[in-house]
Amino acid sequence: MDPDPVLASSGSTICALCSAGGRASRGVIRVSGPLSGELLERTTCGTQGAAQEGLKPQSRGVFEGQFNDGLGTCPVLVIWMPGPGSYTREDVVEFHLPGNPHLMQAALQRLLKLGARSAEPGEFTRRAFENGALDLTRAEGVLALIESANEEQRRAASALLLGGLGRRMAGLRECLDDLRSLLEASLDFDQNDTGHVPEEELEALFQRALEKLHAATHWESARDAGPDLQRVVLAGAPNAGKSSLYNALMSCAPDPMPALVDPLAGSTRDVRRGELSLGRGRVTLIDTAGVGPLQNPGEAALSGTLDGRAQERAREEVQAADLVLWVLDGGAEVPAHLDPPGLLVWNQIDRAGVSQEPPEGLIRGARGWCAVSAQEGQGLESLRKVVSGLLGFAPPASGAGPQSSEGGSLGRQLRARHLDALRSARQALAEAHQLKAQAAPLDLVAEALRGVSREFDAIEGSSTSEDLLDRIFSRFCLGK
Ligand SMILES: Nc1nc2c(ncn2[C@@H]2O[C@H](COP(=O)(O)OP(=O)(O)O)[C@@H](O)[C@H]2O)c(=O)[nH]1
Ligand SMILES: [Mg+2]
Repeated sequence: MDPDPVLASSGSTICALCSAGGRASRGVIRVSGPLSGELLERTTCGTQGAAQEGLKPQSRGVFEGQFNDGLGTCPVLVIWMPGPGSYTREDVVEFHLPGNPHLMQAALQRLLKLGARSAEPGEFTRRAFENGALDLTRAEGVLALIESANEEQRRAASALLLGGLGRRMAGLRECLDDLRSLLEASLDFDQNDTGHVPEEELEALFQRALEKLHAATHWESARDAGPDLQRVVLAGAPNAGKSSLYNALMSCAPDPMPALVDPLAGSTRDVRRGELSLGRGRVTLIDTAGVGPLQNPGEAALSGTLDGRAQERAREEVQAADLVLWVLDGGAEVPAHLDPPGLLVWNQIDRAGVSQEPPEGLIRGARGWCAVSAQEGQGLESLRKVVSGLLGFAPPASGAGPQSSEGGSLGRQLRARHLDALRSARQALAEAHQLKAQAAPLDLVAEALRGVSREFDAIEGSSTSEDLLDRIFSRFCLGK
């Protein structure tokens, strides 16, 4: 891959909150793109004496100052990482501010006003990928790390990030390059004058490449690629009707112990999961505790309480979801936006006075919407269809026999794709080896080796379809 850093940045400067929402000791806003330096200078001033001028670092480093959001100032710690020595290879600045949600919003608004735009989920990592700072196998490692739900998964993700298949591919490339350059050099000799072709050296290189390819395939097939099925998570404010929806959707596969439903907020404390069939696919459906606005936002030490722990768990499930269904009570106050973007499920439309459609502003930030009544069953069929569509399941063929199920988790799909490419690479390499053994013209052997390179490109992402890249990077959360 030969990246073009200028092309990939497409000129825009992006910004996003990259710390968790809510109150914390610190909140972090990340900015990447050509305007980073200017935005830094225009939003800050130094702390020293009369230094009212904006921060303008001469080199990479950490700087203290004041951040001005247009209304007032607050202390800021700035990390300045000029390109190409940054994560995205563009100029990057991070603002570490006091972790107050209102303050973070004001700071973001200020940056948007000055010319930045909001980053899409995963856009920082996508830029890193497009600018050649990391290949796709490592981008997958970052994703797996963010999504890891326990220590075992975290280790597997680190292995993927710190090399994994990527490191093995680099070794393979090197071996293949040696093989090809030796072949090209040999091409210059007379074909019949075999004395000049370094037969033994070529044979040794072929053997080494085959062994390395075998080892890479073995590593990839043995690694933990995450859960078996895609995860669909029901999330939203307490009492929106998540558990009712869980029961309604699962009702085809009678659950001996349906989720508890109660008018009292906070009735779901644990995460419930069950297997749900959708068209030709199967998913794990997950019901969580409400993660809407806190009952008591002033309660600082919420994280220690039972509610706090339940919400923490719910957030983890949302982060690791393949698709989030944001369940909203159509009759209650709605949030300003949905993060991460998911399917908007407008519930309780059976109730008198409840609008049949969610507000326009919310729809814009969602991946689609459905109006339903979990209690009365309205709209559930169309909800199932929309979810199937978003997860890429084909509709069931009419009169189909036993259903073959589709749609393992993204991690598993990517592994299957890698194994496919490794298998084809092995075939192409074996073919080249055989041609060589049959004393075929060396340019035919070289051509067969190019087929091996093409498979490697597919694994590292330089020939990966936009669609798949979109799917991978949209799984990253905002700010990553
Ligand atoms: N009328 C009506 N009530 C609903 C609907 N969905 C849920 N509820 C009621 O809302 C309350 C909270 O529901 P629950 O499923 O426990 O919400 P959760 O906290 O989001 O899991 C319960 O009293 C439900 O019976 C609906 O579609 N229509
Ligand atoms: Mg519940």
